[in-house]
Amino acid sequence: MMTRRALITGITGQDGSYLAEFLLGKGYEVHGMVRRSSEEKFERIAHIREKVTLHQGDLLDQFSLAALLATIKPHEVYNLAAQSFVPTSWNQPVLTGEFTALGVTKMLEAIRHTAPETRFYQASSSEMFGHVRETPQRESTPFYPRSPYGVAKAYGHFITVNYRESFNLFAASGILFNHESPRRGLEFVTRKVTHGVARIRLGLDTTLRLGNLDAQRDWGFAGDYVEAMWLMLQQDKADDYVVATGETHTVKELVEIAFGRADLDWQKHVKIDPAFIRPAEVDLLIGDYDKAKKQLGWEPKVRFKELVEMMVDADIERLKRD
Ligand code: NDP
Ligand code: GDR
Repeated sequence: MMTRRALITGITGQDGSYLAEFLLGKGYEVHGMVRRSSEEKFERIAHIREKVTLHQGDLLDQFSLAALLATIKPHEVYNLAAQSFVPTSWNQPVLTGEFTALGVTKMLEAIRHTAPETRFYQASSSEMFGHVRETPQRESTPFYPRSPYGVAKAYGHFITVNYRESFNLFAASGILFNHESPRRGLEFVTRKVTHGVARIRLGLDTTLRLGNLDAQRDWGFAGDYVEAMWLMLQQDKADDYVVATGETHTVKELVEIAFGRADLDWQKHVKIDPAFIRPAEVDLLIGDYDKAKKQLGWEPKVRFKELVEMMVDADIERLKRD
């Protein structure tokens, strides 16, 4: 059988690293697009660095995308690259729009003109639901994004749908709810909490400053979610799918479980800091993944408590080692 080739944008990110591992396990030839930087920071893919091929490119540079497609001739493109941190999107709304929204059009245009047979995955987000109109949220729930990031992702989602309908491209959009792992960036709330707990446990810190403890999220494990991305590109027709756990938890529950895992009383260490309160908040997210279950045969394996404990344990281990 012919080896399948995949191109991952955002391969250095949390999801990119798990997806690269997953595709290598399936026998794929894996290519990753990376931005030029004065210092290489490829920690998340260090363990598979020799097994993947990295190419310089940037979602902001249309020609670099077309050149990559012409060179690699991928069967599948996973567009994971984005400015993905919601608070930064208020400080850098234009840049967020250029990466996270227009970057999608640039990649779709490159596919349309250079490699129209390529199957395309767009990393859409539950942040598009924002001020929710329906609970739980499913593929048909109307969008009402609450941040420049959410607005940019809604654009990315609809341009993907539009290129599928206008040019008959195989373009799928995965509406993924929050997913975490020991490789999550340190500024996102799960990792901020588990890393903070590990520091307090090891006596390196005493306080953890957080924002809104009442926000509710549907948190899953990134390692489970990358399989859903792949499954979407193995179907006969491209479509949109919600990927979630169907459970919601507050930030406070996250804090209780994480501190509990390290035998610490969170009330002695957590301080509310207005600097982490957002100009507009998404209060409640909970996803209905029934379509992904029925059509893709996908289900989450790791549940919330196990996920948080896995992250606390990994952070304690890592800090002890370092
Ligand atoms: P990360 O922030 O961990 O990774 C983002 C990746 O995008 C990094 O590899 C980054 O590269 C790259 N990148 C950013 N801008 C550019 C650019 N202009 N050109 C090329 N590469 C760029 O995100 P996640 O792995 O968590 O998420 C992956 C995708 O899924 C994102 O699009 C995110 O918005 C979306 N998403 C994530 C969810 C989650 O809960 N994790 C939920 C729903 C959607 P560098 O290393 O150089 O910074
Ligand atoms: P989110 O994730 O905005 O949902 O976007 P994040 O972990 O940043 O916030 C989740 C919730 O926690 C509350 N919160 C805090 N958040 C951060 N970062 N830091 C804090 O100190 C803090 N205190 C409370 C937030 O207000 C929020 O309600 C993530 C990203 O991965 C997006 O790219 C992705 O699209 C969505 O998930 C689905």
